[in-house]
Amino acid sequence: MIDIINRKKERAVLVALITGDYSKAQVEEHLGELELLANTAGADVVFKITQDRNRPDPATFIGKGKAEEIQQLIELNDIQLVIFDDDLNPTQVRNLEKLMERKILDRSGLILDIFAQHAKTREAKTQVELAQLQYMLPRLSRAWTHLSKQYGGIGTKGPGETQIETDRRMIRTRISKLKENLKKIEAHQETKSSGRKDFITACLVGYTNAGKSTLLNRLTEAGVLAEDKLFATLDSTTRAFEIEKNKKILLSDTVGFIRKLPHHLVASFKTTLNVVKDADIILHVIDVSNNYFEDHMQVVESTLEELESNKKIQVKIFNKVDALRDNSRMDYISQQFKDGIMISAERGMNIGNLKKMLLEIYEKNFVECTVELKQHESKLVSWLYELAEILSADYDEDKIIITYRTNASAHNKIQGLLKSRNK
Ligand SMILES: Nc1nc2c(ncn2[C@@H]2O[C@H](COP(=O)(O)OP(=O)(O)OP(=O)(O)O)[C@@H](O)[C@H]2O)c(=O)[nH]1
Ligand SMILES: [Mg+2]
Repeated sequence: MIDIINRKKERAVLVALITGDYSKAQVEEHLGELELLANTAGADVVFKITQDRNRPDPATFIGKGKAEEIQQLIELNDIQLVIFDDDLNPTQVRNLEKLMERKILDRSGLILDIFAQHAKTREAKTQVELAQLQYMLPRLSRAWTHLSKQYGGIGTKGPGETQIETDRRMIRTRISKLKENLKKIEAHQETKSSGRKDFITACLVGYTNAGKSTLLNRLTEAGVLAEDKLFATLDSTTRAFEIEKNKKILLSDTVGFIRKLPHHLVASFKTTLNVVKDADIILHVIDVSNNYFEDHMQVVESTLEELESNKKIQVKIFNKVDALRDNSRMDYISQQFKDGIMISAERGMNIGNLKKMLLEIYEKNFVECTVELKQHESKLVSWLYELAEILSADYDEDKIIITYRTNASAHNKIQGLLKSRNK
């Protein structure tokens, strides 16, 4: 029975080059990650192959000899899919497909495929389809050059050429339609989120599978899907989280990051990633049970930089400490990252201290205050609106009672203004 299910799964071989940019161990780790990606997509990895080369071969990426070797391997082992850890250009894909007579995928194509499988909402589906088409378009156009050379000289139009031209036109039309749809969704999201301005917002970010959704569930009982799959979450989910009575923040979960995330994908996930851009606090969740957690942290940092969000208040949350076999890594982390906190979202370990930490950040950085102004002090009222979020403004006969929330420095400024007025 199990055999039958396995046989139905596509059997895959994974391929990576060792060029000197990364050590052999790192390349193997990347291949391990690619295997997780392949499993998530539903493939069954049978072999993982590495090849030493100074640089990729322009025609076949791994070199003709190695390509032929792999071709024999897939013949003998009933393999349907060949997946490369690096992005291949369209010529390489075409040459390899011709030689191996199998489906050839690269990391970006695989990630896009997983995103397509996991997309549930209209927004995510639109974003993924857009990214897929943008990824396909240059491949089609190269194929077209190739076909036109093969089938058509000047003045002739082969059937292949016509077909590809039609495909390209269709894809372009579809791309503009999807972009239009995304704009509408974006506008809709803005109106939806405008009512949320009176809350401090925090966003869970991190490498895929770090435990972001598990932590959101732990803190807010959100009931978000958390599973041992890469990119389980594609849409952002936002829940109110009461750190303490009357101290609420809005906490959002969002799509995980990964190395070599296709940039079309980042671009089309703009609306989803706006949650990160808009957040006051970044909660960076790190899976410390992964030997390469520091590489993952770097990927997250540079993605945050791309999103212009690397200067925000950031809390490093070292998750999955329950999965560590000895204390050496915990010692290392507490020395290297003194401001971080170690937790287990799944087991609920150290969550109380995490809440305390968040409360401290909240109180240190955000102040809520009620002030009384005279009706005629309209200048001060307008300053307040400029410097703070106004939570309420009650107009009495001759006075206005205003409750505001803002960050510490703006609060000091406001208090200074109020004091100088009283003199
Ligand atoms: N041992 C251990 N496993 C955990 C912990 N937290 C989460 N996990 C597991 O890690 C896997 C991924 O958790 P998720 O919460 O889905 O991770 P995520 O960061 O939301 O992942 P994506 O949405 O896929 O990017 C799940 O199998 C969780 O059960 C933890 O504290 N300890
Ligand atoms: Mg998740």
